[in-house]
Amino acid sequence: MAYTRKDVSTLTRTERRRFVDAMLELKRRGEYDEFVRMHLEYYTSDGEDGLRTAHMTPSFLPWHRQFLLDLERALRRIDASVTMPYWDWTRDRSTASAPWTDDLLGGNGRRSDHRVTTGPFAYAAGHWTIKEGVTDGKALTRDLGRAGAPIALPTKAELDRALADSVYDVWPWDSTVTKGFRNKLEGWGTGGGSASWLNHNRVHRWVGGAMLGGASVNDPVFWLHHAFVDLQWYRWQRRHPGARYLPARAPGPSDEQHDRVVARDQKLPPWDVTPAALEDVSRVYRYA
Ligand SMILES: [Cu+2]
Repeated sequence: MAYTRKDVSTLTRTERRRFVDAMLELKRRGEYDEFVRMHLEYYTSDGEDGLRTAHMTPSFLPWHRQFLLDLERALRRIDASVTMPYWDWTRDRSTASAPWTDDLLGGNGRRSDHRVTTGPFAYAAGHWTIKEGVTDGKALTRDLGRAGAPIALPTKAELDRALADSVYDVWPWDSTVTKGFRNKLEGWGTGGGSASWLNHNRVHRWVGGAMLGGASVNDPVFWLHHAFVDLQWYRWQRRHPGARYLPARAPGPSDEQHDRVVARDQKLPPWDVTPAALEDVSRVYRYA
């Protein structure tokens, strides 16, 4: 039976507590930090050589889908009632709304050093010491809305512009493409300043602190954000029946993207799974 991922703002008190407790238990066991390490390891940009699987690449969506499934499976081993909630940032746009409440992820960082001081993931609560990709120390940090240089969350209209594109991705399959659903959602824009961060990327910037860069998994909101991004892939498929993951075939030896992107039926490292196999996961979970 497929389980259901819910909008975080609709979770009951008990569902909130069980989700938070399972996350803290995963962290206590040391398993959570393995996810942080893995995301850091696969944080390859298109300015570097080699295969890109997780970012600036068509497999951005299937890679993070499988990554979410792995974490969710680990959580459900701890508590079988838990599923990954999603944060709809087109609707819950305030720093006081879900998921920033004391019974979920806690609130904004303090002004002086952006350290999160409220909720279960606050450093002083003692259960969430950052160990991987440490730049600002051991405490979780956030700068919601970026007080020093304010930035806005993407709007529903901005998200709709990505969903309206009927082509999954286009050559050269990287951060420079201006067409295709994948990068319009992943959000590598053109031009300077904050306007160049779209949709998925812009949300990382809006949260700030730990959510910037390869160690962004250190903030549990990473998963709620990526669950909502994952939901957009499903919505895009529903809006464009028959549209598939691209590229369908691996770029040839003369193509500058040869061996640098994952085609539909190729394996998606580090897993033994293809993007094609991840296009339909309706037997595993669905979204409410
Ligand atoms: Cu990522």
